[in-house]
Amino acid sequence: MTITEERPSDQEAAGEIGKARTRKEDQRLITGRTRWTDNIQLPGMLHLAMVRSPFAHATITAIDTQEARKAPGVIGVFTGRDVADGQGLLANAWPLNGEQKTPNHLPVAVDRVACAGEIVAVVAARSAAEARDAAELVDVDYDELPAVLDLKEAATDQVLAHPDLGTNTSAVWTLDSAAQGSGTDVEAEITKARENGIVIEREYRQQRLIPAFMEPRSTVCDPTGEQLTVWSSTQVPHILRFLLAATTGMPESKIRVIAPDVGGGFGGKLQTTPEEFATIAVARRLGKPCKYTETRSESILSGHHGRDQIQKLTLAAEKDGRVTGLKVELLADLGAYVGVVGGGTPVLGAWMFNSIYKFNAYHFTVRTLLTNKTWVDAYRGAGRPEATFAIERLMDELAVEVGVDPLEIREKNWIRHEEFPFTTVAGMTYDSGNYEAATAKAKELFGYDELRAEQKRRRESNDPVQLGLGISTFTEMCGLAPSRILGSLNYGAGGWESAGIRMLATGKVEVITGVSPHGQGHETAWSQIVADRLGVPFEDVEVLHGDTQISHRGMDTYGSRSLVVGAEAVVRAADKVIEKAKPIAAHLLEASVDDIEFTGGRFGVKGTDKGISMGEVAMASWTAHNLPDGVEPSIDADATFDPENFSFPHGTHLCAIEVDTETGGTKMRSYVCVDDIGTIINPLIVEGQVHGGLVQGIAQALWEGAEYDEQGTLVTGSFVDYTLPTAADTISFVTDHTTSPATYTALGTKGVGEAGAIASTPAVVNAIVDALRPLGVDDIVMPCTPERVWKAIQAGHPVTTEGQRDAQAHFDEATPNQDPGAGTPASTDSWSADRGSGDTGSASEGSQS
Ligand code: MCN
Repeated sequence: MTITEERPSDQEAAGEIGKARTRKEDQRLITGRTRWTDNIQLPGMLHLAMVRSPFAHATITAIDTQEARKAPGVIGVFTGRDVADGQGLLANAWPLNGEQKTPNHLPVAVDRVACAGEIVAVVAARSAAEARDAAELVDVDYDELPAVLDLKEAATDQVLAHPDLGTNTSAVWTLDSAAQGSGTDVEAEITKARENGIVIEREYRQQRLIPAFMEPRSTVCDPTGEQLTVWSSTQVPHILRFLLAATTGMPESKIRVIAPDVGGGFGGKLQTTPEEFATIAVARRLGKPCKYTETRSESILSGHHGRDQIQKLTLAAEKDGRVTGLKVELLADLGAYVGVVGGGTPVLGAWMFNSIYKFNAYHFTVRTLLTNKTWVDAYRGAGRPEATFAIERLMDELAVEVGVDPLEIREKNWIRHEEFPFTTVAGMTYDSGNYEAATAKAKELFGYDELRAEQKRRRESNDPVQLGLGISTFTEMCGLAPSRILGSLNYGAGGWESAGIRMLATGKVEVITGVSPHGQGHETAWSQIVADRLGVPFEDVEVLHGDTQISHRGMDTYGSRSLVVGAEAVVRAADKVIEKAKPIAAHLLEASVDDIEFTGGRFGVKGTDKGISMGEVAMASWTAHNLPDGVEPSIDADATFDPENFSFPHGTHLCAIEVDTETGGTKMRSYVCVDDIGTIINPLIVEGQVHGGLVQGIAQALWEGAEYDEQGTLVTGSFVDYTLPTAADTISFVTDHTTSPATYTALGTKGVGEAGAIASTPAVVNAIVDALRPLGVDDIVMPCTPERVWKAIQAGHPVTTEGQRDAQAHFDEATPNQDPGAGTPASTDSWSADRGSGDTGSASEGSQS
């Protein structure tokens, strides 16, 4: 279906779509009237505790469980060998290619551990406290092995994370515009720019982040007879069921997975986890229901982490600032194992480095590397925040080289409104967008010109508190999605979504959705959509989800896909309900089906005032007393939707930050974002999503960062050391929207769940660097803590790429030991001895300074 730009953008319309409804699910969530996984109590249920490795890399030489077995309340203690038959291997659903090296990942390690926190034994006891106490008594002997922790060191293969693999490189994956026919050769563009243009070379580090959801992960497993019921605080109940069947050999039909209300995930709960599989293995072994709920420290240590990349970037441009080519070389840390989509996560960014811009040439290579740290997988944005950061930082650097305002350089390069649909140099076709409109609105709300004037005044007066303006004109690719494309990328599953609508006799409606909300408010948004589509009251719609016995088919929630894929399936099911109801309505109204029209929840006979409601037809189909011949007594319908394209939301984010040049302290003054997410279903939910995403992205820029010591111990192992922001750390954001509806969905919506996290990180870092440019600062490694900002100021240097290297070297020297939470500064050395092209820091001949 094609929807034109004329479609009304502001839906303060008569219908439900566009209404800022408060969320119907919140009543039970915030009053504690729901059942989280940890609240589930089953008769005779046992509680589990995990014994975890304190070492990053070690051989397990002996495990003595005698004392633990004798402890009060203990029913059993299980090592990896004890559950060898039932535990299976954890799955990697996205091998990048056939050559990918994927270490075997056992839920409970048998001979060797490859990261701190890996499970080596499981204790089952009558209470959680007894299980935890007994876990302390399990005596494990380890022979420590050399551990590889640093990404660049991993690339040298001098120390191996998994010696049996013979290398730390898991996979290399490349996208090249010349090879795929979507652009010219990047090396030729870089050579041209070196001769007569601008080349900018930078290395940025995406530090390791730790997803922090409110509800720690929890699993209950009930093995009753041949049936296995698993409750899990997961984003992916359907995928968990499939992988359980695939790895344990149990028939899928005998496995029921339920994700009850889930307290957040941010990607951290799309993993099928060792803890889930270990719980299931022990429960099956004992034939008793078992529960495991992690502590917050376990969550931080052993839930998968996010980001952790080093990005080596070469941007070629003409002298006037028109970008001609971009070369991206990534090192991506997988940690000790390849998570369920861990290998593919950096690849999700491959199509986004060119962002909203028109380049001639583009080349992307990622090398995924194994290290002896917690494994890395999707975290809000997954690949796309990293790409957006890189290009938006580079555009600022280019503006400096050209000597123009950073907004002007973006405008010179972006795809113009009238050019959509537009196929990018990376080969993606963006269906719609209007970067001019979003930027104009953001500029006005921000007071861009006034703030630039204030910045000038402060610079001229040598104010110790300088002002920086940060820009991020981003787009992203979400709504994961087209199964054919996912297949071509070697992803192990489809991207469709399914839905069902049950019309109850009373006229009420049950909507069954294959997505699995964990904080996004789907029950409310789906109710609004169905209320409008079927013309029934919002209150009459009940949305059911997260139980594989109720919603048989689904691909779950991640990648901001639920609205653009899941709700589209709901719309299609609703349309089928209407079509099924029409012959019944016609029969009851004694009219021809061709004369029936459906508006506002009523089937009417054209040209008359005769009509009946959807509810009346539902009752008639239920009693089945008077149906037309051959019509089944049900107007229920199912639908599955597989979109033809991804969803491409975009927006302009502007951020003003004051930097105290004497202390390195930063203070956000204002943050304006104008997002374009097509049609908005519920502005209140969208506002919440944007706020949450913004805070997560800002936290990457300013506060968060996982740190390991030299032995591979996670030193940011609690919220004392890992700086998770609270509402008190943020300011009031100004949010607004422009509307370029998606052209391939009935509703015209685009996803929003990750947008804030994708856009905000570069806006913040750009603002800090902008404030400090006159002091010679052109980069600060994230998180930009006051200490780092202060050191960067002390290392002030001229604004050239050469200068950046000098400053970084100075910074590295000045920072011999990092504080926990302060991140590790990236070195600009070549990251791999065998890559040959280590010249990352030198200014090109064509550079202007
Ligand atoms: N929405 C809307 N109009 C739009 C776009 C979205 O009204 N044009 C609404 C939707 O109806 C939905 C919500 O916004 O209620 C988010 O929709 P969508 O963008 O489709 O994202 P998903 O529902 O698929 O959620 C996934 C996304 C991701 S990938 C992460 S990570 C994330 C996020 O959502 N994790 C979250 N938001 C989160 N919010 C909470 N509270 N907790 C998490 O763990």
